[in-house]
Amino acid sequence: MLDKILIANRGEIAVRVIRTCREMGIGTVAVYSNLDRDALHVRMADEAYALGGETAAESYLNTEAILGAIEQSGADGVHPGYGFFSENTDFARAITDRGVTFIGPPPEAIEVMGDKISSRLAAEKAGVAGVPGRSEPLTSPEEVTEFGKEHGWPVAIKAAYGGGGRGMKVVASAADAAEAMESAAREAQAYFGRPEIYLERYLAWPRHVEMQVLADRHGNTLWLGERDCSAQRRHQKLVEESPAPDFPDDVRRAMGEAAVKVSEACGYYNAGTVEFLYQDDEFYFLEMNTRLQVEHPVTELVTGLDLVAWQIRIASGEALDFSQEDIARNGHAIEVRINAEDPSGGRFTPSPGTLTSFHQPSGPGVRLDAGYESGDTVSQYYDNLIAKLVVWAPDREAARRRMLRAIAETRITGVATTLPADVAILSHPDFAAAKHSTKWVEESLDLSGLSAETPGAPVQPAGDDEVPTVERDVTAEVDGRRYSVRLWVPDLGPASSSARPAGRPKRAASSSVAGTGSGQVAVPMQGTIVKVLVAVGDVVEVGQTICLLEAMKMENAVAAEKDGVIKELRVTAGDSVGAGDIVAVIE
Ligand code: MV4
Repeated sequence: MLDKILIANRGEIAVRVIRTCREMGIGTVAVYSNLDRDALHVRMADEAYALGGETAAESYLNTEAILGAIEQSGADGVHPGYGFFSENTDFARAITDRGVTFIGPPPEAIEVMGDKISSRLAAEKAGVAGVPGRSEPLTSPEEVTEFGKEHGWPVAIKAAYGGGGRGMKVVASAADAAEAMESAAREAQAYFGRPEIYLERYLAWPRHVEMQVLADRHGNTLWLGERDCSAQRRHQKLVEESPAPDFPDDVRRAMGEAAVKVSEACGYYNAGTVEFLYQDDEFYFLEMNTRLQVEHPVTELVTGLDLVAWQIRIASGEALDFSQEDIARNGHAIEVRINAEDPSGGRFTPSPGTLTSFHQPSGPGVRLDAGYESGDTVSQYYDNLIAKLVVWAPDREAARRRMLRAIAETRITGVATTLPADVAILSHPDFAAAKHSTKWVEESLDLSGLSAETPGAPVQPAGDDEVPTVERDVTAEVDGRRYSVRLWVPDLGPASSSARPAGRPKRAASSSVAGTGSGQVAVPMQGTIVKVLVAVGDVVEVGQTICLLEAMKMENAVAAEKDGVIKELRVTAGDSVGAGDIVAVIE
């Protein structure tokens, strides 16, 4: 068994791994950037080593610094969490070359599943079909027309070396083929550095159902059950659940067996997830995620298995000590992601900052995997997931109600969170009846009326607005009867009527994606311009998107804040920008 594990990650997933290590009696080593010197994962680990730097590239993606921490700490295993180095084969090989165990799959499996075309071919060879399509790169618009005639319109064009949802174009008819091809190839180049694209039949109303697998290094591969992650927005999952609602047992078994076949075909071991699209009782292979996923706790709650513990045991060379028939799936689990984003008006604007208070939910069937506590700061430089709230109950409706109850107990001040959007989803009749698909949040759910307040949460003053109270005994008369009443009233100080406790500033205004009002369109945070949607001379109106900014792993629309004509454009796609940089001038 591994003796000391370095967690090459931060936030809730680092905390999650540390917890299991502690239960297993394994030592834990945290690494941290300059901004995370006092972060929760650092406070919880047995030892911690500085990586230096602030951005992910300077810190959690700094191979030399992490190799240095491995060396200094004497860790014999590395858990990569998700994101960062979790699917980086150079990193996995670099640590393996030093005799340190990578707690994850073999690099060859990561490579096969790393791009759409090779993973589709691998699945196909294993007898598992993707969405009907062509497994070779698309070269001419005529192929699109031919394919549309054969399979019907619309047709999907996807980036061959893509993943995670970007770069897909939907082509409605032959007339749009050439233009869609061009723009798909351009986006593929911009996002993934390679222009190759390919064709698939387009599914209009699919659900995203993924299958968890666990495989040891002795030839045993098991499927643990599915998760439905259809409630998502712009490829960011918002709510995940297991089992998938309205999902027949025979389809579940077939999907589980298909996931095992795909895993075996690429020589997989450790924990992995095979993603499928599910529509009209059929499922189609989409891709395989060769890491532990964010939403793994829903599977843990229905199976009773600790996936991180099994990752560690498998990496240590242990065999699975149970078989497919032993896996029980009980009840229903739902997870919501609590991100530091302001969902007001359905916009999901990043909302980094300090959690001035964080009251955590509790009670029967509630699990909270948080990366932060009250007083901790969510930085603009990293993923803004604050916590995952996961509930278990005997059935879906009980779990749904339990989740709404747990959300109402949760109070976070200092940053805006996605909780109001989670409430809107969970309390909508379509979700309650499981009539949603991957397009439901974006196309059917109206989030335009959302505010940053969580509906149903008890109203109480924000922590930073609290005023100390003093006790006062007063006499009152109610219906002629005299009462002596003791009150705790705000202590407004001797002279001033609006005194605030010293040294506690009012909450800072949150940054807005619209600009300054002067015609100078500024970006609210550091990031990369992925697309510019206007040209010099274009007439624009308030709210119109000027460009798309990728920051905190999300695309953000940077909008015009006044009507006018674009006089100057200072950026092109691919440019890096800093907070406050002017991207365009409107006159
Ligand atoms: C599709 C599709 C419909 N038809 N492929 C988007 C993410 C990427 N990995 C695959 N995606 C899709 N592929 C065909 N042929 C619809 C989606 C899709 C989607 C899939 C999973 C989860 C969320 C999604 C949201 C929009 C579109």
